[in-house]
Amino acid sequence: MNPFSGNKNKKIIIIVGILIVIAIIYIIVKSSQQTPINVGNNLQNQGNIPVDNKPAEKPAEPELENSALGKFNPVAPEQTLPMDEKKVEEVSKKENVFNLEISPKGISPKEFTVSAGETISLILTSVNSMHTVQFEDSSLSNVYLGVLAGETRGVSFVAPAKSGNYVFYCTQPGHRERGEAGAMRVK
Ligand SMILES: [Cu+2]
Repeated sequence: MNPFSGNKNKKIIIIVGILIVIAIIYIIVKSSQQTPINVGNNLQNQGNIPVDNKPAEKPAEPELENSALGKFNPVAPEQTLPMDEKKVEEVSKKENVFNLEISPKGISPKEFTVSAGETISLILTSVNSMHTVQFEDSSLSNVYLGVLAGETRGVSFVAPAKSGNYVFYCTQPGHRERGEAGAMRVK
């Protein structure tokens, strides 16, 4: 066998191989360029294809109600930012506002009375350190007040429709046990 003819065959095979690779690359590049156009045509021609990037539905705006502390969302009440003395004095004059003071001695006043279904505002002032007040009843689980030392904050919410005593207390460890609890009477 002539070694030169063997080399020649090898060369031909290599050249053909290179041409095939170039052809494959050309086909791949060509088809990838056409892909966006094809997708566009598909979307136009077949309206029933689900499109992922349609604008998300806007969540419904919460229905806000008025209170002594301003507008609030009855479904998800939020406590106010810390209030200064002037603001506290101003809102305290309004109806259905209840001022509570909290200290290691307890919550003062221990009881207050509200009308069923009425919008009320609680204002909580911490005398000493951090306190977090919540109601025991699950119907008021979204009502929360958290105050740091010397801070005053308020929260507005709709009083339960069912009459009874609604216990509230400080959720900080050991605070309820030392007397930081009270009751909201709903009439
Ligand atoms: Cu406390």
